[in-house]
Amino acid sequence: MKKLISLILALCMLMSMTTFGAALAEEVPTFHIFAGITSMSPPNETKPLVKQLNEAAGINVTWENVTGDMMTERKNLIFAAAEDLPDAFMNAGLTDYELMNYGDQGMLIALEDYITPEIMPNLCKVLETRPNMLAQVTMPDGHIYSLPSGGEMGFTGDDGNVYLIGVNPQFGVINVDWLNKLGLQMPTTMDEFHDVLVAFKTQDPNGNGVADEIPLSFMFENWTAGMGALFAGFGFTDFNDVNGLGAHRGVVDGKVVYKAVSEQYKEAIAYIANWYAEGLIDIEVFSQDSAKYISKGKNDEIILGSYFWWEIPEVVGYDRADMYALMPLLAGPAGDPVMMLREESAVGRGSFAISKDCADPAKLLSWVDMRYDPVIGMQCDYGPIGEFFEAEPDEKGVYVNAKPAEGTTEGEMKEVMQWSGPSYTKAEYYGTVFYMEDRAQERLDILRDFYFAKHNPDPSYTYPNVTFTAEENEVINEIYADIKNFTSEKTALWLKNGNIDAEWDSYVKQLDAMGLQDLLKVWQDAYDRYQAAM
Ligand SMILES: [Ca+2]
Repeated sequence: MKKLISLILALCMLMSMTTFGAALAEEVPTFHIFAGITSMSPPNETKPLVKQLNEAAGINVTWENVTGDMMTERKNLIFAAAEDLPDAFMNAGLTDYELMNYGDQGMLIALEDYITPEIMPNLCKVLETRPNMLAQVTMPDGHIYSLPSGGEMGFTGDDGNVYLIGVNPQFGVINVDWLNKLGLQMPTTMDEFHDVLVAFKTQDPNGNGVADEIPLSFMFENWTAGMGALFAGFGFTDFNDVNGLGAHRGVVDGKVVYKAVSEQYKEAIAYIANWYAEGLIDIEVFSQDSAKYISKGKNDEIILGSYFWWEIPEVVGYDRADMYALMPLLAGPAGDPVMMLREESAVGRGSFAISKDCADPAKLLSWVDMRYDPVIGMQCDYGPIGEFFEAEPDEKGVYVNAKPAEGTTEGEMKEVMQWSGPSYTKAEYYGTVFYMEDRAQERLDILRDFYFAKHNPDPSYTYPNVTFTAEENEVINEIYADIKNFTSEKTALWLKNGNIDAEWDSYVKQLDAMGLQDLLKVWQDAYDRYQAAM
């Protein structure tokens, strides 16, 4: 026993001497980072890119690697202790609430004074062309407690703004084979579309002698199969996911609005209800799931006249995709179609925050700043050059994905190789630094060359990526779900039964009684703060 103890003592002395000696020789500062990793990811300290960045910055990092299932529990314990905090939290799923709360308590430090070209040159370079990025990570108290992170799977429009892939999630698709057979043109107005739907219903375009055609199908309030695009001729579109935070939300001349209480909404629903009454709309629009919906496009007999979806082939299959074509947004009683974009933000919060116990925030931030370099950021997000990407770029200087080992997919490779944390992919990196996935690129091309070329949307209609105070979140949590549900319920009934004119005033009154004005005030206050932080 004595022998064992003396051996342990000797070992301890040896270890402390080694550590001490190394520190003296190199004076390499060590930071402790609490980091979220995926369940397939090896610990961060084993990743080649981590070693590369540590060497470049002249620091050491000790990691506490935590996977998703343990994350909340570990975070709560750390913040409850409030002492000896890790120097930083990286990809730790810090929520807005945690950022505000722990920032307010002084456990997380404000970062805005460190975001300078001297300390964070790469991030500052991104900010030069993305002036609204910091406003999106500014909390309601005016401080920035976490670095921005994200990516722009999108394109740069003629106006210089970046538009993301989901800003119009509903592509209208129509059977052009049937149009040709019946001698009809591609509709450009709601009235023309109505006449096309009547012809689809009554003139047996699939030629089987049975009135089995479904002139128009959609999925009521679905994010991609919904009918929000049909409102364009009434002066708006309504693309936000009804299950998300911003259903029916928009901005008109700086004023935040709830679209489902506008006169335009009333007119649009009344108009489309007539189509339902005429049997032009699939009676299953309120009940079908996406499997059922898609099966209609792939039915043995071709029965689907028109529909909405993310893209054409997924619904009707590649063999039939050429029989269908995109339909533009349609003009209507309010004139030319107006496309209001879906709320989509490239910028996320919470991916990197620094605690009060960090001795040298500037040093740590200059280390993490390297992740905002395009080529380093790419490797953080996917995996190293020479592993996830081919060792050499192609003739255009663009990095190409390496072939996954047999039996694995690119997705699995990414899960294992990526090093999660802050980074930012600008739209222009695609095709100049690395390539976007083919189908995503195709969809973006359609968005830009078909929808944007025709409709020239105004981004000011879209509510930005704001932050809410705790009190504001309480108001939202208390009333918004009921308001959305009431709108859904009434809208479905009006589409099926008509009668919207008679019930409209009581509907509006009921929404106010449920707190709609309080909700609008909260949205407006947060919007005004965001504008002020720009
Ligand atoms: Ca038929």
